Amino acid sequence: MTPSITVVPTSPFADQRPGTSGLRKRTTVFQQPHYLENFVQALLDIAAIAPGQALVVGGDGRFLNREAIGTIVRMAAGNGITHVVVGRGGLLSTPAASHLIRQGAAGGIILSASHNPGGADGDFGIKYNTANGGPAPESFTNKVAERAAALTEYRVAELPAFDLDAVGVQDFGYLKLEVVDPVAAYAALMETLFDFGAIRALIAGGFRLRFDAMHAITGPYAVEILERRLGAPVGTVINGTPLPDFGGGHPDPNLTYAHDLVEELFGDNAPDFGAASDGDGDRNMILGQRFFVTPSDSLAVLAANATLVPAYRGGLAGVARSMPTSAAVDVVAERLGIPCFETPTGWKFFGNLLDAGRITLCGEESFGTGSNHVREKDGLWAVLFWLNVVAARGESVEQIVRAHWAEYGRNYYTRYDYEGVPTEAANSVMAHLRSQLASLPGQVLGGRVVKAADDFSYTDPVDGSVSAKQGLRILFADGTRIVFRLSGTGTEGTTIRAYFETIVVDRKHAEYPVDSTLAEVIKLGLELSQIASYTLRATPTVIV
Ligand code: G16
Repeated sequence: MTPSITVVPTSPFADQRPGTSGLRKRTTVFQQPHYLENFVQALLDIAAIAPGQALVVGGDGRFLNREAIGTIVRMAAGNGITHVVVGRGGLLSTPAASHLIRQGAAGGIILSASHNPGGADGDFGIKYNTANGGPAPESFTNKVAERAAALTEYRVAELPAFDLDAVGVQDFGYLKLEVVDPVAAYAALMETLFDFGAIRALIAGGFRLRFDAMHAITGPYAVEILERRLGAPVGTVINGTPLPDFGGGHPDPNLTYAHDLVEELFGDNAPDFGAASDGDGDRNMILGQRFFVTPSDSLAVLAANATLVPAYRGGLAGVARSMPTSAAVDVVAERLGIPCFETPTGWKFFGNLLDAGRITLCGEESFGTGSNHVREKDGLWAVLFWLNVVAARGESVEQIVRAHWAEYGRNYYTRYDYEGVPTEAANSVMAHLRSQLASLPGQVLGGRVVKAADDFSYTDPVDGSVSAKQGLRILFADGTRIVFRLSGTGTEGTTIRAYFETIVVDRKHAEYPVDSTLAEVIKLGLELSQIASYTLRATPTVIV
């Protein structure tokens, strides 16, 4: 049996080049006739999924999710794919999708613009993950961009009506459409990694937690795992119903946007533990009572305490962090005698290291942490890891982090984001900085000696592929770092990110205020870049 296929003539769009994490654009851009179809056709052409192999499809439930999934299912059939696995209602968190792909699929299409707001006025996105469950590498996304730029037609099959809400198999002969519970396999995986008994006992003993799903994808996952399986009281998960516009919010788990959670954790009668995740469930923010854990510190603390968790009891093969992430985890790796890799920003760069067994944990300053259990960062996994560590150590989040600083020293760290900068102005900032790099080494700036200054280039230690121009770095002899790079996930103008870091190894002094400790370094970075005069912005849009 073959479906009736329509070959639709089209012409290429000029802007279908995937960024840090797939193609992210305003929703209205994706609503243009043929826009989504063109990109999906380019993905399917490059993925070249053979008959009999499965394609996983799911998204974070944002506006356009369901319609886009309908289109993708019809296009999959139109391109000879015979088995499509979809999360019920078209929903799958990014880490759950990664896990499903790893169960034997050829790859997956994930619909999400992550932490960017959703809705008709918000953002939409689409990306492809390969058979290892991870974001497609640059070698793949470059080919997709080339293909999209030359596309003249796409193929859609006419299918009978299908039901994305009915778990089970709908068999059309030429296509098996399998709708799965989006939570079940993921929740089962978490039970294999963590000591659910210890976490259950912690909660039963009165430990109070709050999880803010920000009206995004993790609500059903968190209710199942935290409330049903771990016995947290009903209501522990707030904003738990995924909504197409995330309730009008900005589903980014940080101190600015997770305001319901932050108010509670920093207020009177605060719970012991708070956490939030983002639009598609891969980011996390961890809070203790009136205490914020920076993502860079979180990675370091998890690495240092990994053997308290059943899945990592045997120790870590190695760790990795993205280049702009603070070097807190490097200190832990050195102490443990394991390798620490520095990759460009983008989860896809961890894939080869994880596949080759060279690392077990990895993370980024952008609120992402993960391990070899899937090939994406994983918000709820990080929450469970922290709960497992708290249960095993019998200490509060704050006690654990302060003990960590006392033991390893503290990496003071902040990020300035200048959002929606005209692209020309953003390029001028980078060009100005780049022009100075060669002359900086050896100079003493603000009392610190510049050890090196470069445009970060990464050679993948597994396949030897080179990714150049990944951010401008000024590295000082005392470990201080200033980094400038352009974001690859924005949808309006260009976002400049400036990262500042300095290390205080004197254990008695690991408790300075972050602002004043970094003030000199920030001043220096802003002066060197001349960012205020090029962008006409006196202050950043967001300070993370
Ligand atoms: C994506 C990537 C991350 C990256 C983040 C920010 O995360 O997967 O690796 O750190 O974007 O990237 P940029 O600094 O280029 O904006 P997410 O959660 O948005 O998918």
